[in-house]
Order: sequence, then C-alpha cells, then structure tokens
Amino acid sequence: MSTKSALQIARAAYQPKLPQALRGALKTVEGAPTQSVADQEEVKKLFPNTYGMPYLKFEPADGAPAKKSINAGVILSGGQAPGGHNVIAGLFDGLKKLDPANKLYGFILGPGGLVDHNYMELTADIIDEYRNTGGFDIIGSGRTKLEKKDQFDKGLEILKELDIKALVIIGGDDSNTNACVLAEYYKAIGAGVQVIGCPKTIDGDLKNSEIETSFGFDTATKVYSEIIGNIERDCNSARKYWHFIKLMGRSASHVTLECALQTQPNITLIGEEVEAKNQTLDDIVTYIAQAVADRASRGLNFGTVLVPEGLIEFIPAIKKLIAELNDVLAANQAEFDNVAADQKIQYIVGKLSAANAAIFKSLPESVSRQLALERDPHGNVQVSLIETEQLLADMVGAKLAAWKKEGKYQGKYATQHHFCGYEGRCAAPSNFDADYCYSLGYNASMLIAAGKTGYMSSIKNTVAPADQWIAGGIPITMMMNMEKRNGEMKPVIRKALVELDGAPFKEFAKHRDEWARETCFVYPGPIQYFGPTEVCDQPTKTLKLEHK
Ligand code: FBP
Repeated sequence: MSTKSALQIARAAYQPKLPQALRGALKTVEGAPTQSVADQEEVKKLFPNTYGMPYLKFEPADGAPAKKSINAGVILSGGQAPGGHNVIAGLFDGLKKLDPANKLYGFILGPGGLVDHNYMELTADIIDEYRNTGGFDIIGSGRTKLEKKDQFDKGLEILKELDIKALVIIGGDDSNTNACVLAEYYKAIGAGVQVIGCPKTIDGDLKNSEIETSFGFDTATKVYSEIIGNIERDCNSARKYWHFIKLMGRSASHVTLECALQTQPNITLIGEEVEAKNQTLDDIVTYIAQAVADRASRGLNFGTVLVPEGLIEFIPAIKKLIAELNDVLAANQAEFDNVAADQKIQYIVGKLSAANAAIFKSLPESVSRQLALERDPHGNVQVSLIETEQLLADMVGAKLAAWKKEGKYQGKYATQHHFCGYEGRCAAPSNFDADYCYSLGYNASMLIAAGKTGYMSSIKNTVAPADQWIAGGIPITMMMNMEKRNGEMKPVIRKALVELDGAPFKEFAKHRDEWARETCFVYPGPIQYFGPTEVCDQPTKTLKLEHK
C-alpha cells in the first residue's frame, strides 16, 4: 500500500454533498421532447431510436427509495480531469443503494478496455482508496475511438459475459458522441445495454443550456490560477521579466479566460476573439509588443501574458490551412502512409493550394510538423505540444528590437515561459468538483434505474448550494450537429466556444486595458479544502457570471 499524505488521509473522510432529489426516494419528471441543436433532419436519420427523447428531472418523492438489480460498467475516456474518481464513487454508491448485490466493473485504460475485454471489478475496498482523490488511475484512461460496429460487437461480448446491462462513459465531446452512437446501436439491435454519458473535460467546452459545466474545469483553473498568481507576485517583486504562460484547453479559451478573471494579468489572448477579428499572427504580436512598449515607457519592464493552448488554430489563415490539411490527409491516406518519413512534409506541401503552402512553409518546422503529422486518434491537432508561448515571446522580442532601431521603443525585454497543463489535470478535486462529480455519478445510477439510454447525466443550478442542485438527464442527441471529420460529415456534439457577447468575456473586456497598463495582479493562492465557505466552496467566476 502506498504512503498517503496528511491531506489525502483527511480528505478521504470528506462526504460529498448531493442534490436534495438524490438523497432518498425520487420520481422522474419528463420535460418536453428535444431536438438537436442543428441539422435536425440529418441527426434524426442517424439516430432513429434515440432522437427526440425528452428532458428528465428527478424530484424528491414519498415512499421507499427505488430498487433495481443491475450490473454496470464504467469507462474513463480522454484526458484526465479532477473528480473522475468521485464520479465512479457516486455511481458505485448509487448502484449499491439500488441493490447491494449490484456489481460495478471498470474497463481498463479507456474505451480500448471494453473492446479488448480488459476489466476489473470495483469493490468497496478499491473505491474507498480513491474517494475525493485526483487522477484517473483507479482504472486508467485512453483515447481509443469507439466508432466501428466490430468494436461495439466485441464490447457486447464482454458485457454479456459479465451480465452488464448499463455502461457509463465519462468523457468529453468526442467520447460522449461515441457514447451516443453506442447507445443507438445497442438499442437498434436490442442488446439490452443502456449507455449513459458524464460530462468531463478541464477544457470547459462541453456545456450548453442544460449542462452548466464539465467537471474538472473548476479545479484545474484554480490550480492554474494559483500558479499564475505566484508567478505574478514573483514578476512584481523582481520587475525584470515578461512571463508568457500557455494554458491548457485544446480548442476553446475558457480556461484562459477564467484564469484571467481570477488573476488579472497584463495581457490575455482569447482564441475566439482572434478569429472574430480576423487577426494574423503579426497582429497578435504587435498587440503584445505595444503593451510591452507602453509599460516600458513608464519604467515597467515586466508583466504577464496568458496564451490559450488552442490559439494557433483560431488564427483564420492557419485555420484554413488546417482544414485543407485535413482534406488532403483524408483523401490521400493510403498513398501518404507509404511516403518515407523524411518526405512526408514535402508530399503534403505539394498537395496544398499555393496560399496554404506558403503559410505552411512560413511556420517554424516544429509547428508545421505538429499541424500535419502528429494528430491524436480523433484527428485533433495536439496543441499541447506546440510551444506557442515561446513562439510569441520570440516574435515580440524581434518586433521590439526593430522598434528600438527605429527609435520607437526604449526598454528592457527579458522573458520566461511556462505551460500550465498537466499539472492541473489530476489535482485533488476542489469541494465543488468533489460534490459535482459525486452527484453526476450517483445521478447516472438513477438514470440507469429509470431504464434510460442515450442520456447524459445532468446536474444544474450549480451556483446555488449543492442541496438545491437539480438532477436529471439530457438526451445526448440534443447536443449534436453535423461537422466535417476526416473529410466526411459526421454527427458530433457541438463544442462550446467562448462567446464574445457572453458575461465572462464582457467582464474581462471591460477591464483589460487597465490590467495591461497598470499592475492589477490578484493572487488566488492554493485550493482550500477545509475552512470558511467563501474560501472553499466558490464555483468559477465563469459559472457565476454566466448564471448571474
Ligand atoms: P479531453 O478533451 O479529452 O478532456 O482532453 C483535454 C486535454 O487536457 C486538452 O486540454 C489537451 O490539449 C489534451 O487533453 C492533451 O492530450 P494528451 O493528454 O493526450 O496529451
């Protein structure tokens, strides 16, 4: 048995809070039938058995709590997010409440575990070791894409063997899209297996009118904000560096925006705004350089810059390049696979339009390789591996040097670079995430008891205290639209990007000029697990502003 820290020992005793409706007997209230967010006809055709189902809400009821004998399986899919263990603990406790004989099986290392029949039974002893801890190490996670019929059939073999009648997939937009396809398939063939999704991702981009936030966003942004605050304090003490800090979040800039609201850095880039303003890389560099020069003119040769991980994909010219790269790779996959490794880049350049080929060649080689060659199994560019913070810091330095020659800038410019990513994904969940995740998991067991499939576990009203949270289920097809993937139109959950007319962005935009000019840093400090509620139990600023 591994040695535990004092915090781990104290934290194990924490009892996560549940919404009122999940604390005893409950009844299921059906709402209006749903429609997909767009492309209704196409989505309906692809999901004839799970399209149009109603919203569900659980309400407290009189009488004895429900009973149901059923074994379930659980999968952790995609990137780690704080609170995953509590989803599993909540699911386990809910299943045992339904019938102490119910069993929960975990599939090892993500969706691949289902296909490869790699599993373990999760018993009370194991679950107790992981309550309120960060990480996904209880069963591990993976990015295998569950999308083919033979994978579904292989999975069904083991589900039948273990007498599993319900599967809970804990994942982001891609994984829940796959959960939905799986639910549809099992329903269509009468497999008798329910599939329920849970909204996970630190990126915060799996949300909509019914899913207020994905779990992990709260804890990860608090960890990053602590680190940024510490850097800001160092920056304001030494007064000699510009710190460029890249923040995780593959596509949307929610993580960066939330951290900016918490720490008030000098400059924050928001990918969605870059795209809306049709900015080039040079526009971004000029914007930062001007802020640096302005502060230097007042003797302030230091500051902090927040850079969202997905920035590069939002620069319109690069977005167009990536779209053409995707089409080129999809159309020529077989031939491309046979091209020698050192010829691949040349091969791609030869297939691109002249405009995109020129942009491609202008990028540093490390960036162009990432864009063209190193995709994850879902076809996503692995932006966490692109050193945008270094690229921007260097380009700003070059611009300032040119301005110095022209006599437009006098100042000192020295930089430091940081990447806040993996250090936040497995942190011990904040009270918010501990409660939210446990509720999501427990709620999933109630959706199973209600016989539902193709639903995502939903907990709403999350800015209120936990006992007032609203538990229920949202049909996953409701979140779908059609998008181009690997050269083909596919049904996928629509990603939630930062809305430029939304309250969090507007709040940031109201203050950013002052934050750039002055030094308005805020130092949030570390997550607190014990103490006054205003210190320990606050949801993110994003959530509060969105639900003001
Ligand atoms: P999910 O969408 O699977 O939750 O992953 C989020 C994320 O942490 C992104 O922010 C990041 O770009 C990516 O995973 C990194 O992936 P990997 O863990 O494979 O390096």
